[in-house]
Amino acid sequence: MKIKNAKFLISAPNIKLCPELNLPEYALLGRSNVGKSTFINTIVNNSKLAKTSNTPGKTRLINLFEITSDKKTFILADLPGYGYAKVSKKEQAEWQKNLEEYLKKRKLTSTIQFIDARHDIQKNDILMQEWLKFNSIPCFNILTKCDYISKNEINKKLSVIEKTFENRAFAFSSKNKIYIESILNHFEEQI
Ligand SMILES: Nc1nc2c(ncn2[C@@H]2O[C@H](COP(=O)(O)OP(=O)(O)O)[C@@H](O)[C@H]2O)c(=O)[nH]1
Ligand SMILES: [Mg+2]
Repeated sequence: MKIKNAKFLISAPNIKLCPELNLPEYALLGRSNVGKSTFINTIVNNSKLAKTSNTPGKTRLINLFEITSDKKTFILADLPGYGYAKVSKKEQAEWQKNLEEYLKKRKLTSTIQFIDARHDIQKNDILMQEWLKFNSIPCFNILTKCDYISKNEINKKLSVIEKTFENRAFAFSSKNKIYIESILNHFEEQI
């Protein structure tokens, strides 16, 4: 699969304000700063499409992007990261509710849970994964920032993720385009 075009569609605070698109849709999940927005920009080869940041964002919005490849058009939904402590309990609870509603009601092709290669799997990654399994929501994993670790460590981490979560897991680095192809192939297999 080759990406031909990518455009930003809309930012919405909850599912009620997301348009019905009738296209295959993937939701990007993971802790703040794991590299979700950078992943979108890397696969579409446009560093400005999704906002990236060194400081985790405070806006709790669902950002929808329409991606057109030579095979198919699909949607990537960039979701606010979980595990961002610097917002109030009330805001966290509100977003948690919006996120769960979105994941349950939106007919997703799959979710993609991002894990930072520099860290071990975190408690909130596990909780999210258990919640997805409980609700029968499909998921695969992407190990981001693989440029920070060796090939050997990458393979070890991937097999730990695959065993722990019983999901497919793929390596990724925004600095090295070699990883993109197998991820795009996986998209293609699903839609
Ligand atoms: N070295 C490296 N840095 C990355 C990679 N992916 C993301 N980053 C950096 O990590 C930070 C957070 O990325 P961002 O995409 O905004 O994370 P998000 O909060 O999950 O959307 C930014 O400074 C990115 O440049 C990667 O694969 N390699
Ligand atoms: Mg982001």
